[in-house]
Amino acid sequence: MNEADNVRAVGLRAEALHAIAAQFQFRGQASTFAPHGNGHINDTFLVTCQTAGAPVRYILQRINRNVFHSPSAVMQNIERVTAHLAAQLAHEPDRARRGLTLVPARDGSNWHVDAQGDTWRAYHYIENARSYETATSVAQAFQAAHAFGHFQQLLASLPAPRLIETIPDFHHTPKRFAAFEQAIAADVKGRAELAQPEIEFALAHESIAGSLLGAGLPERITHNDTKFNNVLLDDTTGESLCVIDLDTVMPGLALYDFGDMVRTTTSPAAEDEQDLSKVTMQFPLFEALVRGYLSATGGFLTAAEKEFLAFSGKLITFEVGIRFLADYLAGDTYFKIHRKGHNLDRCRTQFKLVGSIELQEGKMNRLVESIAG
Ligand code: ADP
Ligand code: GN1
Ligand code: MG
Repeated sequence: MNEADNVRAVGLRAEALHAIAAQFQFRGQASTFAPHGNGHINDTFLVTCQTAGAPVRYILQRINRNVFHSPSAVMQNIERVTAHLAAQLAHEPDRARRGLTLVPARDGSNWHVDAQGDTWRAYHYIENARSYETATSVAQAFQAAHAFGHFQQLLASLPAPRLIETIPDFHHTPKRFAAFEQAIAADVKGRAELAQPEIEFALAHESIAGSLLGAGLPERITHNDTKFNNVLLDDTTGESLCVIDLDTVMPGLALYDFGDMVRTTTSPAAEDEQDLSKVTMQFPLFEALVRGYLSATGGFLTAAEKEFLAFSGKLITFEVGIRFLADYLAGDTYFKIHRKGHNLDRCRTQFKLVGSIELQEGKMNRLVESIAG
């Protein structure tokens, strides 16, 4: 695909992107825009700017208003979070690659609202690093978990006020379950009959939905979207460099983050894999996640939090599974899809992974106990 085709693929013309780019304090002249990454929500572009010297690259993103009802709240949180992280990392080597840095708009604000009312923001592109859709080694799993744990630790000292909840009840699994039940009852696309086994699996697991909320765990500042592809690993060393995708950083439970790492890091299969025999919870990767996460958070996690580490993987995988299923039933209005039945395929991998975790849960708990005491 050439640039014009690429850009058309997300419904934006090159001229429109040039006009948006002109609103930001980029160095040089923006020359190309390429859709970037595999996110389900926002639109992300890699912008290359020509300068007198080497080209300079940026990430330009349009926030999805259907999902984030107050993009300015998202940006206010991100301003505070990136500034706090930058202050904490000020003495680290290579600090500019260890945290995201917003590029201000021409008017000095950290975001731009276009004529359609859409909110845009830009970050400096972190070179010689990348994110991966799936983990291929225990070292990568350890690195990612250490990075997300370190992120929680650094944000524990964020001064008041409390961050804004950009999506209220984002990880409130019982409310997610109620929304799923409503989607079955409405069945607006007549798809419920096509998803009977998945609906039955979900209904049979309802009892786990409230377990974390009922465990009296402390509120912390959490990332809430700790997919393996939301951490950049250094191309040369393989070391975790930077946690990205900060739209959902807000008050939450530490285990929402650990659970989403288990969901996205332990299976060798893609989230939308259609061959379910490939979906499995690989125990050595779970062990690497526990060790990596505790290497950064062991000093502040409570005994109750540690006790639920394995369970959180099952719960968050289940939660995301019912969200995909509810969206499939509702006609694919939330997550971007790229083929017919895409959300149902995604739901199936999640439920397969829940089953795989269930088979190994006793062993997973014994491992956590042996490491965390
Ligand atoms: P989405 O919400 O669409 O998932 P992300 O913020 O995660 O958007 O960005 C999409 C991809 O772009 C990431 O997976 C990562 O590979 C890349 N990316 C995002 N920000 C940067 C950055 N500042 N430097 C380098 N790569 C980045
Ligand atoms: C979405 O934007 P992305 O792809 O990182 C979603 C997460 C889900 C994830 C499932 C704001 O994340 O909650 O876990 O898809 N983000 C939002 O892959 O809903
Ligand atoms: Mg992302």
